[in-house]
Amino acid sequence: MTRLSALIFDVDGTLAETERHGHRVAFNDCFTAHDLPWFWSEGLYGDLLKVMGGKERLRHFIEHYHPELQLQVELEQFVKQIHKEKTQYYQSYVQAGKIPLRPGIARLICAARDAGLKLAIATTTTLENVHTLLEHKLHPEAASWFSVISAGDVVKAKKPAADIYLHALKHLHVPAEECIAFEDTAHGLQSALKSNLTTVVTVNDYTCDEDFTGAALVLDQLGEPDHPFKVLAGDAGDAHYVDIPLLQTLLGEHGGLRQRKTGSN
Ligand code: XBP
Repeated sequence: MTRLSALIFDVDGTLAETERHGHRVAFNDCFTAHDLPWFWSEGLYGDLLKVMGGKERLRHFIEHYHPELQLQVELEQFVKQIHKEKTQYYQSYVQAGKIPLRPGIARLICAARDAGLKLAIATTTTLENVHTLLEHKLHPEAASWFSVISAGDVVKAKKPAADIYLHALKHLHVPAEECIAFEDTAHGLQSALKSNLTTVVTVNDYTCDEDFTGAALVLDQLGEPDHPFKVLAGDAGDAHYVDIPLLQTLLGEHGGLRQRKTGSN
């Protein structure tokens, strides 16, 4: 059986529910500070989430909802400046403790370290956001627990392209067959699957109706011993929360499936 060697985590929506109460609010605060009469409601933000990346999302919003602005400002520069300030707002919320980790995340990361597994991050978000979240919500030294943090603009094509996972795999020095990825969106899942990764999805309110075909397991959350997960798709056997033995089993089953599909041994 293929051995499990590393776990690769997405950030936004997977480590923590950062979108609704973090990035969205930070953008709105920034708009107010700039006297822009814009407000991203939770509903509108759900639509905007189809565009991955904060800068790309803001550019998309201006082009589709306020195209007149493109005549008044130099768009690239404007987007860059607003996004820079939004990142500061976002980090202040994380530092103020407003964005908790999702259930099971801290436990699973600590269990993986105890088991000698490698850890990595593959995310669209800005690198500083990842550091702030890990250091404030997991452990002051948590960033150093990860062999590689692949984030934001380090690759040209963002999810659903495979690039960010391929970047993480390259720097992990572990074959994809020995890794499990954790995602919360269909775009993220596609990115991981294109990189040949067995993937566990934990949905959230924004993503629960998306298509997760190809995921090894789809859950409402990773679960804790006293707070079991709900299985939405896939087979978790007798498990009630995600732990290393369950991940090893999934890797065995999915690695086998993948090999049969590709005809390799
Ligand atoms: C989610 C995203 C991110 C955040 C905002 O990516 O699309 O862009 O919404 O972060 P992932 P930035 O699920 O891969 O973490 O504003 O820093 O881009």
